[in-house]
Amino acid sequence: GLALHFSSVRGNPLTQHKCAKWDLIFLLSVPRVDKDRSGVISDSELQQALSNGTWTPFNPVTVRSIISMFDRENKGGVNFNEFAGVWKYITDWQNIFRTYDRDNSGFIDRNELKQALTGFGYRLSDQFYGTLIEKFDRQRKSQVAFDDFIQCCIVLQRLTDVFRQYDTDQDGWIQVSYEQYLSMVFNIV
Ligand SMILES: [Ca+2]
Ligand SMILES: [Ca+2]
Repeated sequence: GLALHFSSVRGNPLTQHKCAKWDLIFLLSVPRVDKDRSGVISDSELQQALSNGTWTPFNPVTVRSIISMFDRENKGGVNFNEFAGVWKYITDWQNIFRTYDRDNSGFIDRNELKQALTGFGYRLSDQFYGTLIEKFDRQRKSQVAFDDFIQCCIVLQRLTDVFRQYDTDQDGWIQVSYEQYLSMVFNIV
């Protein structure tokens, strides 16, 4: 599977009922993801639970981005309540990825990326889609896997949010001083 794999859960007859199937799989999966039973799911525990559809490990930068989104107390991981949010977030991305991976290749190519980001409301040039693929294609296939697709969207969203704070008249242009520029970058890095 693309995102979370729970092979030992799959054979359980309870999970074959349609209602609340995902909720049940979620509850059953928590102890399996929290390998050291600390009550907190760490970056490496989440990374091991995730698959990008290839044999390479899930992008650790994407894992960190996702954990930090839901880790309220800055404890370097998520508790079980927060993990419910992580779970839904990843499942939503999985559905988006499958929707835009039109040829079912398990990768988002340049054209599919354009369709996806245009669907999200971005207006970018063809040339820039080339730049995006080049930046986020960790596997050097001229297309992006599931983890890198999420990462691409997260980064683009962050950069766009910061830009918009300065682009008060929303004309797509900003004029910033050196220190404003540094502040912008500090918001992201
Ligand atoms: Ca743990
Ligand atoms: Ca594809």
